[in-house]
Amino acid sequence: MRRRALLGAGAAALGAAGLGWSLLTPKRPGKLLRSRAELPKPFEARLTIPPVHTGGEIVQREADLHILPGLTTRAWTYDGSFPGPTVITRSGRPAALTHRNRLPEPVVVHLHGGHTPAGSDGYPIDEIMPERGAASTTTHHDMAAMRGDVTVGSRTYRYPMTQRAATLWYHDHRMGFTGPALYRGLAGFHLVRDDEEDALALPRGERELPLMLTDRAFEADGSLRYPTGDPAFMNGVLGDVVLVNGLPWPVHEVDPARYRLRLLNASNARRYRLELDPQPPGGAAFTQIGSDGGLLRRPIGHDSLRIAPAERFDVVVDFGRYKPGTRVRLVDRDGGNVMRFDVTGSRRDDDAAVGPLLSRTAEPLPPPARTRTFAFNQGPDGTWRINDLEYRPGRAVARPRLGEVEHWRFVSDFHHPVHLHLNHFQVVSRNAGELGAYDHGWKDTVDLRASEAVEVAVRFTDYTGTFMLHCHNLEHEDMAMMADFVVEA
Ligand SMILES: [Cu+2]
Repeated sequence: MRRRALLGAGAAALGAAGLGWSLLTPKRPGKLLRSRAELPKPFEARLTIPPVHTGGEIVQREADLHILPGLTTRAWTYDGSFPGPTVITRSGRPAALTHRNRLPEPVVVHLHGGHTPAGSDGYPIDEIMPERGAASTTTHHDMAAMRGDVTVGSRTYRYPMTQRAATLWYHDHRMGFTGPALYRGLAGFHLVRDDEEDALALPRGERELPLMLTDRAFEADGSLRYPTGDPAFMNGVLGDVVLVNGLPWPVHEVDPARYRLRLLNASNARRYRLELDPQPPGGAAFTQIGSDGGLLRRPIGHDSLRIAPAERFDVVVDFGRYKPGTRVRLVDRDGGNVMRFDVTGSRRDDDAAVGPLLSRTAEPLPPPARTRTFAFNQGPDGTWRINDLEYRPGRAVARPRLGEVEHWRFVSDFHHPVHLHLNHFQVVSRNAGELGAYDHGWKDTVDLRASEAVEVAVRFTDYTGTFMLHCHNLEHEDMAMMADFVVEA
């Protein structure tokens, strides 16, 4: 019921017709939430790299983190850290991950970018109830009769890993509560490695940095500030502090050498336009080698990277192009500071390289069996919808056939990062024309901007059953901008 009340009055006053909405709909997604805590100066925290998961259960529990100087922040964590431990798996080797829920509320785990059977995909009502004192917190009025595949205490997710090397991530996916759950800390990296990638001379070891970007706002006591239920934030929550790997505007010392940065935008709603400042001589600061679904066929140089929520960009930056002693800021041209790299003069050794051909497994898909259109729009009552439908578990908006290629066309009157489960896709056109600069390679999330149409090609493989199509602006997702699709044999 909460969802239906949002913006209802404003919509009625203006009428739901096109003109009313174009006036009502703000140009950019999200609303800034300011911290009440005293914020640190940028570039005082040292960048940390999340611990690597070394086996055993992942215990989801509350933990007191030190994010702001002198304050503690109670967070929801995977194994006590934010980001959670980085899971590393190998292509072709099945993995099983058991999650134990010691949090006060139910959870669901989704492996974002994972090619997984439906039962391990983290369907939003397939909850893991808390181990102890399971409070029943189902709040959707229409959910009473609906029950997913619920377990109590723990659940083992099975990941076949029949997929190529890529930067995946895992995060909460509980129906109606994904926004607050990620905001409290439930997100971690999952890296897949394979022989094709290992054969390349990419930077590795301490020169391979997973970087999770999030934005947050804090209360005066250091706790996280999230505007639960406030209709003013229905376009998305933007914090006033950018955290990289869970710390505010950190700094990292780098050698004058090539580094591989696995950039993940795990923010609820914030989009970034990332640049290095100063730019290296000659420009093209970022050599993109991969996208959501792994290596590109050929590298692409960028001065600037637009990264929408849930997207990943795998890039190589050559800090050897800067004079030692240079302080290189990573900035968001639409926001402010993100982090800083201080180029030190200590080690110039660099045997890493980016060759002209990265991958042979990025061939275009054959012509589609059919084309479907999905409109991502706001309803007259203010809810976010796909093809005029609010999300309801069990209602399929498409039934693709296993093994067939389809073209899915996404259209919108607003900004929506559109995410597809089960298979990676290839963008085939943007606004019926050429791809955008960030549309290349295998992707699972595509940035759809206001009044745009993006067409993607996808082949549904290996698993039948129910999967999800949804907006990855988490406030939109929680306000019903999701849909089921069912892959049929
Ligand atoms: Cu959206």
